Amino acid sequence: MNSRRRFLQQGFWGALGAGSLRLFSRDEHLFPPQAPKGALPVVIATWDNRKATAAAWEVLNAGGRALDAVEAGVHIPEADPNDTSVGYGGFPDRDGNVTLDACIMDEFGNAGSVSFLQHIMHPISVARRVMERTPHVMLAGDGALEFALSEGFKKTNLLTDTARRAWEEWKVKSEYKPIINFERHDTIGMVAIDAQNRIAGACSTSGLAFKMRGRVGDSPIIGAGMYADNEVGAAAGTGLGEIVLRTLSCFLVVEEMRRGKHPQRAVEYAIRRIAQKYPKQAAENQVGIVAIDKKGRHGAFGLQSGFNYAIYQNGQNQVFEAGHYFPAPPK
Ligand code: SD4
Repeated sequence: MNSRRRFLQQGFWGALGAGSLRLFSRDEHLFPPQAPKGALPVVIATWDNRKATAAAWEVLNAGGRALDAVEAGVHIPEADPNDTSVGYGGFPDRDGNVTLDACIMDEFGNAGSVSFLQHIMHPISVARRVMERTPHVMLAGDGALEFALSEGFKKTNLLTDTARRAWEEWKVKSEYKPIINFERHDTIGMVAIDAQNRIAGACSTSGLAFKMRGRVGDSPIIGAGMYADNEVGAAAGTGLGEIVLRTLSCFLVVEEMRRGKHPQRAVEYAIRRIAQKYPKQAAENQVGIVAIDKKGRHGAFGLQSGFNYAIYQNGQNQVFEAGHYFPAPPK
């Protein structure tokens, strides 16, 4: 591609960054299709979570609150036994326990989170109760479970036969290795803006399959797996929590948008930070981040090819492949 065409595709900042900072991997970066124009309401989620964005859209389209929309959206994969990375049906830890992490933020900057929570189908709703009904931001483990039960949530066996079989197969070798784009419908990170310009975000996961017992990832950590600031925008992520945690990627994305970056540039910046700080782990793993700004513009980017995202905007529920930092492997 000649340099003029690349400049036109990437815009001024992209062309500027590409030379000195290796902002883009080869020419694979492109703005997402409808990025230049924003529109409200909008909801975006990691992976092809179109059923979740549809559930969120129902709330948004009826004039509802972004917070209710993201909670309703995240409920979909949480209750889906076929989604092996979230809630019911999630793959267990090494010892066969399904342990869940989730967090949520509202338009006032309130936040709630649960981590290492067992036996509850909808951790996102427990996180919301932590936010709304306790003086705390985060509850973990047995304390989170006790709180959930006291709030009327029911104890459920979350380990499906499929997940148990996968765990039993894994035990034969007991080899721990996160797999890039595993199943392609992974952790859900979702952010939304409603018609009244209120921003909210949510994130929910069963974490990495066959993790050590007690391991907590980025998803319940405010600023790592998700961050929302009503003045600016919001971001949510998926992928190897250990490298997201160490860079507080979603907080970084929102701060870069605060400094004036388009959401697309902001997510590229955060992914690049991971790749440059932790090159080995970044090269062997996936992280994907989605973001929206106050104008309803969005961005999405991954370390590796294969990260996609769902966006419901202008009455259309669509899924797109995100750009990526590392070149795609040869086909
Ligand atoms: C974690 N970020 O626990 C989550 C899980 C995930 O791909 O997104 N896996 O690290």
